[in-house]
Amino acid sequence: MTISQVRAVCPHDCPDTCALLVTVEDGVATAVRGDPEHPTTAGVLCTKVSRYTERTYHQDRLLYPMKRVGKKGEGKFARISWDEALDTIAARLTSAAAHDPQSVLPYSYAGTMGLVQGESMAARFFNKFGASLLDRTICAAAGGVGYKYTLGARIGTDIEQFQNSKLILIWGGNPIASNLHFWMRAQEAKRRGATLIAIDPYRSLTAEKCHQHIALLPGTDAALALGMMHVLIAEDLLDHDYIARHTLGFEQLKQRVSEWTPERTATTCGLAVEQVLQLARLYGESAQRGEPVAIRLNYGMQRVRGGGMAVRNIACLPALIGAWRHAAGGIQLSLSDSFPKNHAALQRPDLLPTATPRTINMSTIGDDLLRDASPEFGPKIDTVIVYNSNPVAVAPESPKVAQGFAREDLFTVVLEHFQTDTADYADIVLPATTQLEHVDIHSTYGHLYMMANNAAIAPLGEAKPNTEIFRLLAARMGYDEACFKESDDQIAAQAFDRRDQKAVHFDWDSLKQKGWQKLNLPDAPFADGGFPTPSGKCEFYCARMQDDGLDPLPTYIAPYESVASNPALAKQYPLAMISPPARNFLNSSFVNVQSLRDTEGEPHLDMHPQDAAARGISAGDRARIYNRRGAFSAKVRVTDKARPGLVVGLSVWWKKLATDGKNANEVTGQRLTDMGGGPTFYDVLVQVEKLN
Ligand SMILES: Nc1nc2c(c(=O)[nH]1)N[C@H]1C(S)=C(S)[C@@H](COP(=O)(O)OP(=O)(O)OC[C@H]3O[C@@H](n4cnc5c(=O)[nH]c(N)nc54)[C@H](O)[C@@H]3O)O[C@H]1N2
Ligand SMILES: Nc1nc2c(c(=O)[nH]1)N[C@H]1C(S)=C(S)[C@@H](COP(=O)(O)OP(=O)(O)OC[C@H]3O[C@@H](n4cnc5c(=O)[nH]c(N)nc54)[C@H](O)[C@@H]3O)O[C@H]1N2
Ligand code: SF4
Ligand SMILES: [Mo]
Repeated sequence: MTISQVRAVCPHDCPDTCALLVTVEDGVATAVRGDPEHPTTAGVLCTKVSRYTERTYHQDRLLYPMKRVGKKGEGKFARISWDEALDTIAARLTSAAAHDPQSVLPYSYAGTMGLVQGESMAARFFNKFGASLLDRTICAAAGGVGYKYTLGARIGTDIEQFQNSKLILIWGGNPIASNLHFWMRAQEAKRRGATLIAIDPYRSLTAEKCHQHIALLPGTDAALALGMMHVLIAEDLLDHDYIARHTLGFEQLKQRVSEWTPERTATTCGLAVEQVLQLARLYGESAQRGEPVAIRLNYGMQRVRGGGMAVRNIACLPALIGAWRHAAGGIQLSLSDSFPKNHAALQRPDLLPTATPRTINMSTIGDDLLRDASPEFGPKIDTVIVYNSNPVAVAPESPKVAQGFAREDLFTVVLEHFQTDTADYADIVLPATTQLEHVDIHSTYGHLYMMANNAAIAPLGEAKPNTEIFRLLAARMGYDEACFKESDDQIAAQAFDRRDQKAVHFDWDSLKQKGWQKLNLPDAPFADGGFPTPSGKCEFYCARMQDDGLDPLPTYIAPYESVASNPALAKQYPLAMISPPARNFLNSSFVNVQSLRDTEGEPHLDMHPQDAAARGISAGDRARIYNRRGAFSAKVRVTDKARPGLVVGLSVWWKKLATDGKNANEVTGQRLTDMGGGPTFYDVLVQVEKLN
């Protein structure tokens, strides 16, 4: 028997991007472990990926190309050859090109975060074809834009510093579930005497284990940050030297936040005045004592109308108190701009037609699939090619998404590992390889290591990497540019711009051998200012926001749907609903892995005892959750983890594996965030009734 250890990378959309060691025995992957030497992985994987072989060798893996033989959505398919599959797709694309290539839409997100199996060959292909462009907004768009207005780029505090912080605000995130290796650092900080505070409407697994939990109303984080700034300025808990040298617009900020008294803040956020005062004082006074103070900002608060502004406001806080002076101070939302990714080489935008194709926002796929041709919209979407995503389960307002994908005149191709809710609507399903079966290179958004993924095993069945599928399609379409013949290793070798010697100091071959390599960056990114904004400063006043039609100063934008902002709607649908990630799933990935689904049980709805009693609902009852957009059902857990007026349905379930064939996205809406065109998954009012 030959046994080997292969260095790999967890490909999932998770900030931790763990270094994996895959044990291969006679060509079969038998175990996946966390690399003990990788500083952030530290030999630990989450429960999902420690069972990775269960997913890879799952009996339901798609192993052959298939064509649909039943109705759309029914899930009846018959095996076909690769030649038949590719010829059928190429014929469809050729006729679409003759009519209008923009009638073809690629739809992809972060099923794999790999730079090769994500947007490399696929992007080249669609650029050359002239397909509609896809704005990939579904996760991080609002917060990313808001953060960049204030700080210039998605750069921040290194995860490896957090154990030295004395105060950590875990703001809109549940790291025990979704950022485990950050939580390990926060635990270490706690052992060293740090205070941990969770800011979250829900008492999540993480909030439960923090010293304090501030349970504000969903979508009111921007107001809390304004109120904190008010107190910091009123009580002079400031770093005047840092403000003078490294910030822009302090006087205007001071005037603006003067309106945000602790009383107004408390009312807006549904908190006690004392909570606002105490939080701001703790934050400011720790810094005054010279202690490192850090914020782990996450995406929970940005899935609402004012999500971009919330992130923009919170990003102002560290500069006010001079927290950036310490390597263990500051803020981390995403570190992704730390990596000098070479998009031009990977994606080849130079192949685009001279008239840039229209852009479709992935968060409004429901409406857009149902739209007719018009001068404003352009051609009707006639062909969708889905890879690395499961829109029928994850996109907002699922009833419309499903209706769109059910269109008889729509031709849908899905590249997948499994027969997902989306694959059920495909005309052709193509089997894709998993991370154990292909090569890739990764940047991350939660740490600062470049990561190499070696193929551990041969592709299962007739599965092919995404890259190979687009290479074969390019050949069928007669594309003869050299970039369509590059191997995955050749693509990986171009992923980072090695002219950026400051950051990148390795080559692909050595990275593949070693598995990972830290970027060469300073420990404290903004200790001496140097923000990558136009002014070089942290912009309390941001002229770019004004240019973009936004308030140039921090402000509060209320949710579309809340009791305070929309009382008429709240009469019918009085409960706010959020649907954050379940610990044992990763978005909709892993829902079909039996052991993980068994741990989650079935779709639940957490509801406060008062709200349950008012509806005659007891623990364990099934309930119907509904609004104008749709309805789904779940088993109720009566718990004060949800604050009164809030219900929580951990997500994202495969619809077909839920009791009623539906999930939380039946009731979420397609209205977009203030910035970045992001979705508003957590900006939802519903009513709940007991099901008999
Ligand atoms: N196990 C697991 N891990 C994951 C994922 C997964 O599905 N499962 N998904 C991955 C992906 S794609 C992403 S984007 C990240 C997401 O990572 P995070 O954004 O950290 O997501 P969560 O961990 O669910 O944390 C969101 C928290 O925000 C809270 N929240 C909701 N609304 C608000 C609000 O208005 N204000 C505040 N302050 N808090 C609010 C929720 O109650 C929840 O506890 O996680 C990644 N990691
Ligand atoms: N209600 C609600 N909805 C949400 C969220 C929420 O919190 N609440 N979270 C949102 C967020 S943050 C995100 S990021 C999105 C995520 O949405 P998606 O990016 O669509 O994530 P997944 O649901 O995990 O689907 C990824 C799919 O890609 C497939 N895949 C993985 N690797 C490969 C590969 O190499 N090749 C191919 N062809 N396929 C592959 C997987 O099998 C999986 O089915 O969902 C969003 N939807
Ligand atoms: S999902 Fe996240 S925590 Fe789990 S192995 Fe992957 S990167 Fe690590
Ligand atoms: Mo996400």
